[in-house]
Amino acid sequence: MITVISRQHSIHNPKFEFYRGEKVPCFESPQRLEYVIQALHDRGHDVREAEQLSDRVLPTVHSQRYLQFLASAWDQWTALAADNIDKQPFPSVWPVRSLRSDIEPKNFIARLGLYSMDNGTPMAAGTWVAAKAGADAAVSAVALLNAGHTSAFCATRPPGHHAGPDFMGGYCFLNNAAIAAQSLRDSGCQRVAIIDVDYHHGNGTQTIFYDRPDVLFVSLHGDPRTEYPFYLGHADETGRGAGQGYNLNLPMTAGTDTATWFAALDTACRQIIRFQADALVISLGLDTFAEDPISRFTLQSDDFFHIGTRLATLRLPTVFIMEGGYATTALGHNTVNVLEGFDNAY
Ligand code: OKP
Ligand code: ZN
Repeated sequence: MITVISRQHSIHNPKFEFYRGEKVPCFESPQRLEYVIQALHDRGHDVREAEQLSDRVLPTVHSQRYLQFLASAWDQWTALAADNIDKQPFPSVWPVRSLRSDIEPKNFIARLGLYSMDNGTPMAAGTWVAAKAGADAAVSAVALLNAGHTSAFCATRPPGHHAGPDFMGGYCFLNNAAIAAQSLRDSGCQRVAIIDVDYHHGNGTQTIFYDRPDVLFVSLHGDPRTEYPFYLGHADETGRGAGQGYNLNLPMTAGTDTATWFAALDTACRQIIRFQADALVISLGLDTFAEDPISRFTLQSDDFFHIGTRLATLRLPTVFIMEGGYATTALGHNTVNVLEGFDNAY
């Protein structure tokens, strides 16, 4: 399968995030994608550059005022003080229950809080350009399917599945998987299924499609009672209104063994078959790996082949979208294992 990359990913390069009361180097680093691209080249894959194709679909997934904020956030931050160019903006106040989110405050940090779910999503000078290039890569992968390819891989960062209609969070700014799914709908697919195999629940993707019966969202993830994003991803979230029955969460206890994880993958695949999807988007997080530094499942490198093999049995036009995975040196091999497992079985 062909890979689409956004070369501009590397200009999203914040220096630090907060972790257990300390400033630490960002887990979500440019190095991650360099390892993925290296493994793709080493193993003979066709890697192409994204085209600028996301302008039309972006405002149908994210709110206009969120997009405007994101596109100008760094300029607003650096306009506040001359030395802000060497600093990172973080929110310090949020419109939680009883507070209003309909009026944009004039204060920049207050607006940053309005458009954020956490303080764990650092920004840098290139964040908007990199995130936009990632969305372009997602739509470019869909364009490959429209041109007759059965599958495509969007190798991108920052990731996207925590980003909601009007908020960033969990290292995510634009929801690339949702953008791909909407783009598939706009290309004529009547029913699109999204399966999210990242360790963390894809709260943003779930929220974007929660009221809709045309996009099924299925997720395997660490139980939000103990794992990020904490406030969404429980088994009783099944969709709302017309979307009732089109959301399936399969949370698993931290430390869950690989056999249990693959049984959940079977459950997810059966739901996708029942839905009669005509295209599939895979939010491909590789942080289910046993050695991931911020996650607690136990998959080994060979297991990633089997993920690809199992997903290929659905026999659907498929777009893979890169999400998390922080065991950086193993990330390239684990990622390409999924793609080759899929290619060999399709
Ligand atoms: C993004 B993705 C706290 C560090 C934890 C949340 C994890 C985001 C994971 N500062 N941050 O789903 O892989
Ligand atoms: Zn994750």
